[in-house]
Amino acid sequence: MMRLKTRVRSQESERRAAKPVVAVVMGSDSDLAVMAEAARVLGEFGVGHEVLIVSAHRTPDRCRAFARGAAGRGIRVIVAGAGKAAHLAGVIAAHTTLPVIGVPLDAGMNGLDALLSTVQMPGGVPVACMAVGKAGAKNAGLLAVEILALGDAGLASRLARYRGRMAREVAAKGRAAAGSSNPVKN
Ligand code: RP5
Repeated sequence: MMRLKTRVRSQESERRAAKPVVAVVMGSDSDLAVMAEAARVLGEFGVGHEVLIVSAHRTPDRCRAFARGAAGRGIRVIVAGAGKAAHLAGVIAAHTTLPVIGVPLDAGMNGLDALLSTVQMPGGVPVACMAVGKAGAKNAGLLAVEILALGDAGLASRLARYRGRMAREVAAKGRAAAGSSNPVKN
């Protein structure tokens, strides 16, 4: 029987070697600290992904080429984070029919500018807009996993276990916060 450490190591190398099926793109390297959360979630679920810096404004040709070529390279979901006048997710969505998940980032105005730029897509070209910032990046990773799990029973059961773990952790925190006087039975 494969020993635990060896098994964990081999799972890790499988993850690293996994062919990217999700692209995590962002407008600037200044977005990386927040968008790394999406990549972290994908890694946790063993989903192969790539991370790229592509700007709708500063590198428009590269942005178009990326969006047009993504499906052909095997990418199935695109996560796009940007701040300010955040057109990245929308411009990518205009060039592909892959699902595009937008993450508005706070690069000023508390991210309200990016939120409106990402969410207000005209009918016909959808972008699934997440919350502003780190929670949005985390949920973008999870939504990408959920989309892929529609055709992957193993991924679907990992998602179910994730939800169960989260509920148990929240319940444990609730018990710790309330001490023994907590009247709610979890
Ligand atoms: C956007 O402008 C980027 O997504 C970033 O959030 C914001 C600021 O970019 P930098 O000036 O920090 O490169 O395009």
